[in-house]
Amino acid sequence: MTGTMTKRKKISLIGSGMIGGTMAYLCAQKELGDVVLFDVVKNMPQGKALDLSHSSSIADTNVKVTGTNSYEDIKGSDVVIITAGLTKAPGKSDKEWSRDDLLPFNAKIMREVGENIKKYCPNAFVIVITNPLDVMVKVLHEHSGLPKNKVCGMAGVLDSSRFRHFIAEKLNVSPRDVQAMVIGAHGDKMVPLTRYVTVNGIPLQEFIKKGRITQEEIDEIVERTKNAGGEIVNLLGQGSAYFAPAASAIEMAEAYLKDKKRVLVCSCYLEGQYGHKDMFVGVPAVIGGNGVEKVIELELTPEEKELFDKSVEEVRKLQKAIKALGLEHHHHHH
Ligand code: A3D
Repeated sequence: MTGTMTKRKKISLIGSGMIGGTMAYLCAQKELGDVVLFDVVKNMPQGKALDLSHSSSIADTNVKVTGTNSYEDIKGSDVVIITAGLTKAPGKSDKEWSRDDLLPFNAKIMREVGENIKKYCPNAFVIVITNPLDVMVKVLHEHSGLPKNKVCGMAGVLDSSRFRHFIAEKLNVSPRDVQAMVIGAHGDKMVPLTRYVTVNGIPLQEFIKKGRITQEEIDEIVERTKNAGGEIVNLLGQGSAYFAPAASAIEMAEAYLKDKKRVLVCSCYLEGQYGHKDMFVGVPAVIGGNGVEKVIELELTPEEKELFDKSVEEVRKLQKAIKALGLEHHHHHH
């Protein structure tokens, strides 16, 4: 499949599970480019690809969707989106659900994926979705050898979409007109920025004044946003959220492919911004044809900064745990 000359963009999805399959469907519906579904499970990605190919006839779009178990097929990809890994640690119940338990399993997978990106598509824009998100982005980045602007993580768009939805629902307005950001690490300590919420430019404060929403209701929305991933895990009974995560990652991929210069919260490499360096964490950034083109640094209040730093502290802890696994990048001498 890879030898064919094509002017279409190529999007490779590493992991063809719930989010991978949904992203492939969105790519086909939006005619974003040819899609390669990769998975370690035999036949499954090929089956999904065949099903998706048939949907193209009805959607009246023309993209090629293929499934594979061989990394060679991701050769020359323009975009790679990674969901490979586990959603729940073996032996843990729903009540004990934590993204951090996935670390030892998923870190090894990121190393493998990173090495194959380096080998087959070193010019790709890479979006990581696998949890625990921010540390997985770092592991992937190290093993892929890609420049920092070509690797980022999807979490902020999703967490912000949840925040926006709950506010829109409360105010009975379209979520499209609610601008709101969730920054920081993707975990229980993520930071929904209430102060920056607007409804088509109108500060949320105006709605509090008019009694359309109370501070207590906003506080509840902040808490529900932070726990939304767990709320869905408990309701589903197996696996975790996938529709909104897929839509979020595709929005980022589209911003890159079409050089849209969208302002989106992504897990980006920090080099001193927000007082942190040498780590990936969720911050607003401009996503365009050069990948992560600019990290936007907000002026946080001391309270907001404290919450941000606390969430970053979680990432640092996990980075230490990664070191203990001995998975760091070694220069191979062949
Ligand atoms: P799931 O449907 O289980 O799909 C994961 C796929 O990865 C499965 O098909 C596996 O076979 C495959 N896989 C396992 N090991 C490998 C490997 N070595 N190489 C290639 N593929 C492999 O899960 P999902 O799609 O629902 O979720 C995938 C990941 O996304 C999980 O880690 C979730 O925790 C994470 N997730 C993150 C967010 C964020 O906002 C960051 C949201 C939702 C889910």
